[in-house]
Amino acid sequence: MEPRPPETECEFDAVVIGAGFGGLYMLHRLRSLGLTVRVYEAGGGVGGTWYWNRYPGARCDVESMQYSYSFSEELEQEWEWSEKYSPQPEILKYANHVADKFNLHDNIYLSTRVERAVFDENKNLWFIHTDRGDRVSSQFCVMAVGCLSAANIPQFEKLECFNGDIYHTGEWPHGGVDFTGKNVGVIGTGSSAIQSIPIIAQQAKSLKVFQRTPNYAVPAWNSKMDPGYEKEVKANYPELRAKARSRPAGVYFPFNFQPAVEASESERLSKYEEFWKRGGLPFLGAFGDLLFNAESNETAAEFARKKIREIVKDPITADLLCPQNTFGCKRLCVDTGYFEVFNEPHVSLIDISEKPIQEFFENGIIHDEENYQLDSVVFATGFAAMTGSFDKIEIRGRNGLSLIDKWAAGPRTYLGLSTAMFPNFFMITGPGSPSVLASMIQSIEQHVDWIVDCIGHLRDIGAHTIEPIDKYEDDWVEHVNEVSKISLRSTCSSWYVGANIPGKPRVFMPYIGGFPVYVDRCNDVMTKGFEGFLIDGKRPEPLMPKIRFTERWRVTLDKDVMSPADLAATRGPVL
Ligand code: N01
Repeated sequence: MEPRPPETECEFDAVVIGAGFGGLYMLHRLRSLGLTVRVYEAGGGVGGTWYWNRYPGARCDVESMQYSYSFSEELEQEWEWSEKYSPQPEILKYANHVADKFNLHDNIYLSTRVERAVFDENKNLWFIHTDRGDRVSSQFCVMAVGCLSAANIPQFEKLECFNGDIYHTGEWPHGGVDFTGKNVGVIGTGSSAIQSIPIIAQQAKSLKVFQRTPNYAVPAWNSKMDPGYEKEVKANYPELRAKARSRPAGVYFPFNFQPAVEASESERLSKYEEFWKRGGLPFLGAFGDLLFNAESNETAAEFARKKIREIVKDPITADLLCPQNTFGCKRLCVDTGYFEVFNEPHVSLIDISEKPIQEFFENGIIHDEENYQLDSVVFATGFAAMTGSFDKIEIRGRNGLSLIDKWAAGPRTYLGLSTAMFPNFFMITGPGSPSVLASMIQSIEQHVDWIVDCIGHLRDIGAHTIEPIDKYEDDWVEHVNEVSKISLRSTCSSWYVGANIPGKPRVFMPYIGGFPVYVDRCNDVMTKGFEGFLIDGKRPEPLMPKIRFTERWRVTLDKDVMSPADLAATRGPVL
């Protein structure tokens, strides 16, 4: 941690918490508005998720040419991705390149964790405290803390007795880990486990995978970047970005609108094979109703189970690896050689679905009265999603209300951008926005542009504060809940509903109505003069300055013929 004196008595226009893709772009945009900005970042470098998640095999499940910023044509054209799906080190390099290119480093204080953010109603300022002794104030406080940043480390009995090494995939050591000759245990079988297990298995002497719930995974078929494809995309980037923005997931891939229930069995199989060969999340586009109709969904689920049984030779292990829940209900995983690993003699699957892990002991894990001798244990146990990073900071709004108390029964936001009683407080990809159900960088850019246009407007009219009106927030929360019911996604116990964290209220947190529907709603609110927000302290002027609007987010929806639910159901899958 580099030494620096704490900053005190400083007043900024805006403080941004987090220097991942959200914080970096927010800083760039706010600075171009002429604002003074300080960014605090807990990590020792920029990149957020991609700074922390360095586990072996970590890579993005959205293809590289689309998982990138779209705000700078020069950046789009100059950056070269080496693979179809980028590995973590390359995405981190990209984040650093962006920070260098746009001279962002000077405004970012690294290795600094914000501990408190408290709104002073008399001064209309946020007072921010960090673990490095910083005490600063700012008119605006922007949370760019990410959706999957608070590691979930379950409190297993006697964990502290274990003499071996413990790792969490989301807090991986920066020097890397060499498992050569080690007896390794992995707890969890979500995306992080499914990506890391094949690599860990190559090194480990033995590998035990402790599985509570099996997951569906579609092969990535990752490859070196095809230069012809890269050239074509770069020649037509604006068109590709526009097509992506018009899709529910904010990412473009071929999509078949036909419902699976209306296809014959042979048509279905051939479509599934076609989309399986494409691989990854786009498999969800094989039919239009996979996430809306249980009968259709089961046809995809059985297809995926058949693939597992074809790969895994031991029928008992194969059965255990076959999920029985709704296909794609939890976030679909994308794999490279995951199921194949279970044919290796030194890899075994321990089913903990009926009996949970009993406890740790000094040399490993005890399950069902059996002692598993382990040198290292990898927690691939996920995150306190969407709200976990907010909970780590003491955030207080009007009347000293804490955000944790306000969200005790589940997060309440207006558009996932702001929350009543917390003036001048913005969230990038907050709960109640599409966030994790869309390509994250698209979601981030849209939020940042909206917030910056909003802040620009407040400055134009000389206003002091903006905050949502309760009724509009209540309506939005209700709408987010209502829309979630159209999707099978709301039916299973996933991190989308907080089910992975004991005691967390069960609420479907992201907005599932589709990215373009959501963007249209944000635009509507803005162009109606920030409908649903209370703006205080504006100058009395005869002429209201024109509202700022970032043109690339203009979407055209035929609202007369379709409700948001219809749109979501007919326009294809969210991620
Ligand atoms: O976490 P998870 P993740 N005892 O929550 C198990 C994104 N991501 O880090 O299902 C035993 O999915 C838990 O079991 P169960 C992506 O959006 C993206 O893998 O709750 N087991 C589950 O198997 C992803 O969805 C990428 O029964 C316990 C596992 O731990 C999200 O991050 C790569 C347990 C956690 O799975 C999270 O993925 C990686 C306990 N007490 C991640 N508690 C890409 O872009 C939890 N588990 C490719």
